[in-house]
Amino acid sequence: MATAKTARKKSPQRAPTRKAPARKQSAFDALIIGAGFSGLYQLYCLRDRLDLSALVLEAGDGVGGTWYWNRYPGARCDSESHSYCFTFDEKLYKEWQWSERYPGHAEVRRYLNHVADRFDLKRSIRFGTRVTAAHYDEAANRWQVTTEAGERLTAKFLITAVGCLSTANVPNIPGLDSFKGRWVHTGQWPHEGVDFTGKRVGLIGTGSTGIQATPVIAETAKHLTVFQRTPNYSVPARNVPLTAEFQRYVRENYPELARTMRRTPNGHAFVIEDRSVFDVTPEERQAIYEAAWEVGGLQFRAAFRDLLADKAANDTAADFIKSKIRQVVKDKATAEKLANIDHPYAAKRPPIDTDYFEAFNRDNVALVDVRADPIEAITATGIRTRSGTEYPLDIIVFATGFDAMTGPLLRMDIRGRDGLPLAEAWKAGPRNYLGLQVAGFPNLFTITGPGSPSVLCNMPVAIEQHVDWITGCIAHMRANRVERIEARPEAVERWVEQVNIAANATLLPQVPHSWYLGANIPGKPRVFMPYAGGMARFRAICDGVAARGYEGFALS
Ligand code: N01
Repeated sequence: MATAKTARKKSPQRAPTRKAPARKQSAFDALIIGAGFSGLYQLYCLRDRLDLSALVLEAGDGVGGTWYWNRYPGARCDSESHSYCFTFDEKLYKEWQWSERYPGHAEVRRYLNHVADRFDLKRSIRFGTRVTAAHYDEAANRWQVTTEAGERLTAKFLITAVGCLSTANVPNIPGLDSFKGRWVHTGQWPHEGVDFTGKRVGLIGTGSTGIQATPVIAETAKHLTVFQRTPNYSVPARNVPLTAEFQRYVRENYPELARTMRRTPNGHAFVIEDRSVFDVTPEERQAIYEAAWEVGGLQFRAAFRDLLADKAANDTAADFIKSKIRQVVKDKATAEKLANIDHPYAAKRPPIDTDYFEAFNRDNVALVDVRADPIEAITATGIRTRSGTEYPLDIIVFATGFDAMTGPLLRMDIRGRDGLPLAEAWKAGPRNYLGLQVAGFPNLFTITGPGSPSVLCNMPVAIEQHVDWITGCIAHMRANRVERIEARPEAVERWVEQVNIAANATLLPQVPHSWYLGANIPGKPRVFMPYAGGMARFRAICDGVAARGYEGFALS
């Protein structure tokens, strides 16, 4: 947490927080924090379907959420565009035409602005309004919300739509303050862009972000040094402009595509093959991997059903990708550093790329292995590693990820019954019911909170499921004159156990340096946060809970 706070204080790139619009109304049925995919859809559901008074509070000056902030070079969604969108409205789905297989960050923002305008949502959003605190007042059964500008608002329901990856992590490397050049975090990218022309750039981090940014920065920088701590797999994205034929196919097959996305474990519009790695001969397997490599993207994971369940099965995919890295990267020593991957394929979030490994064949790109020779300090003129090697730099790019899932919630001062801080309730890691509700925090809903599939799923699918459930729950409460809903502690206990069982049935918790476990943030409890049992199963569990009269919740 300290790291995230440091990031906020020091970063010169944060967009200025505009004073909240001077509007009179301060009491609402529902306050929603965040205007990304989840906040927009939740607002539409509560305001237009349930006719509640609802307001979205958004720190940025526009809609987009994660996509409002992440504008780094190469920022592009890893989900395919026809699945990275809302499906709740057939007309909306069919009228929007994506231009590429994967939408770039600007196109996602255009889409979300289109959604906001189409449903006239912006009049119910206060931009430039950062929520700093939310306290539950038991006597009034209302949430008291405070903004950075000192504004106070109240609501019966508080819904966080803050995203899972929205609190930038700038590592606490000694000397950053002394750096005379410029530094930027990819998740707080300046809207006017960064000009790398003629500059010596250092990029720290080789997760999905660093892997997307590397080849694009390399195109204009004088020189790019990539500081790699953990080597990573990546599969070619094979991004292409969408043909008119494919766009027509998407329009004509809306029901089937939406159904597939709801039924598959990861919420994508493709199906995981129902075969084991060991059902086929080594030759057949090689041919399957080659074909999947040509198709590219996250779909590579779907070549076999057991890649994430069985280490021996996973090894076959891992070896295949490592062999590809060695084929692509010409310099043998660099290829070995890149292919020296120590975790199972896709057990960390698997990146996909456009010419990432190819970038290391350029004369102006170098790779530094900071596991072998760790970064010791940032100096006035660059980065120094433990061996005493100095890397002179004009710009440092931190592609160092996020204080994921819990970070965006815990950076606000959220307090439940009897003033219990959320940070206290979660001091040993997040504990909630269905990723939705925390015991002791009545009428607070956390969209795609820890304990839900969220980041293991194509996000809009996970978001629509949670928002639909919350909307149904609030409708049920109104119909039955229920004023308060709260997760029961015993239901939380059982759910936490379910989350652990689901994770332990996979290879996912076995990676010690994964942000799924909070391992990237010093001091953060090591708890596997997302629900790994699959979106379809999760949906059935949530539907069952509602059908049984909101089993596990106390309604009063
Ligand atoms: O962040 P990460 P990300 N010294 O945490 C390294 C989503 N996403 O922004 O692995 C040196 O994955 C760190 O090293 P290590 C997606 O869900 C989506 O790349 O901790 N290195 C790692 O290499 C993704 O998973 C899309 O050893 C340090 C890197 O920084 C998530 O966002 C695009 C360091 C951080 O990788 C996060 O991805 C991009 C230090 N002190 C991202 N500290 C789309 O779909 C950290 N690192 C569009």
